[in-house]
Amino acid sequence: HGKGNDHNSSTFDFKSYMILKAESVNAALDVCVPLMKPLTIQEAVRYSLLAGGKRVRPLLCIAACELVGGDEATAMSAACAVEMIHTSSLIHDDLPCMDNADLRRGKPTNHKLFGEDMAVLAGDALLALAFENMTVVTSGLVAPDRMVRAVIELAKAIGTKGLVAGQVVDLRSERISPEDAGLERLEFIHLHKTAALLEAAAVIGVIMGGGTEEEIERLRKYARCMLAPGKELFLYFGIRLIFQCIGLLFQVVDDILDVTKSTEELGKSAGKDVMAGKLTYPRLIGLEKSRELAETLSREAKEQLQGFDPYKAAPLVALASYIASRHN
Ligand code: GRG
Repeated sequence: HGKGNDHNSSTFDFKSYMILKAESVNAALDVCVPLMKPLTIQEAVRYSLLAGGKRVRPLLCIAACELVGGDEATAMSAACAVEMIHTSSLIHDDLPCMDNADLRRGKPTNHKLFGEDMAVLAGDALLALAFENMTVVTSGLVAPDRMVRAVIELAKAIGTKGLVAGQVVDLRSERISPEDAGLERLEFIHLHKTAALLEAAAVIGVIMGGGTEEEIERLRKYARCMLAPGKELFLYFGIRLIFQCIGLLFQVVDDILDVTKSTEELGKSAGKDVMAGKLTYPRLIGLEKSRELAETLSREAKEQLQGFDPYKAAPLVALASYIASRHN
């Protein structure tokens, strides 16, 4: 949303940072999907990939890489990969057999324009292209062992431990009332549907930026020490934690926006209709409590960044504020 002065936690100009990074991400994505034959599928892929998302995931990936001393170029192909997977999941999520949505980012959904068959394939193609692009483009910049770690991290975030698991439980929850569904189920859905990919984006950025395989494994073993600041451990798990917070925060704000937008645009009763059948935080714990939860998550996410170089952490601190206060 247009006002840059919401983020007064530091003098960091987050709006410019976001615009700048989104521009480089868009340019890099554009190169990944040239118009070639067969034209129809390539057009379908380009349409959704370049349809103007906020690029939050690539941004996280780049910021996390920069946090540990890497540069933008090292993280870029991984950042693009994460956005391709995100886009792939959105195309499939919109299909008639899933959410059956006509609009995405204010434009007709992929299957509305290109047909269901092409939309399924466009999603498949993006999933494959993500891994191809990430491994081929970065092969000269990042050591093979780190690349493998990053690929594992990304793959895990997609399958039955990640996005797919979240989507399955979400689909199965459609007819359950919030009273019966419970907060635990809702958190499972969003930790898998939303937080997993946000977390992967950040962790992959860290891996690309310098964390070696041995370090990561050491960190895993000593996970319980993660609260000891100044340790490499803290770095890795601190980042995992902040992105779990951010992942949930993202979803809580999404749910709040669903309610407030639909009530603003369509009137109160219509707003309720839109929410009917959908398991959301406001429906489960109310709008007021959802807003409080968003505040807490935003604060907790920022707390995880204490102890880092404030200059390098500034984009991530600002990102937490942005996600908490965003309006779309
Ligand atoms: C084919 C990879 C793949 C997965 C299959 C369909 C599916 C399993 C999962 C669906 C996951 C899904 C739709 C999660 C929603 C995540 C979410 C919060 C989307 C909105 O993200 P924003 O606000 O969107 O970042 P923009 O448009 O800005 O990119």
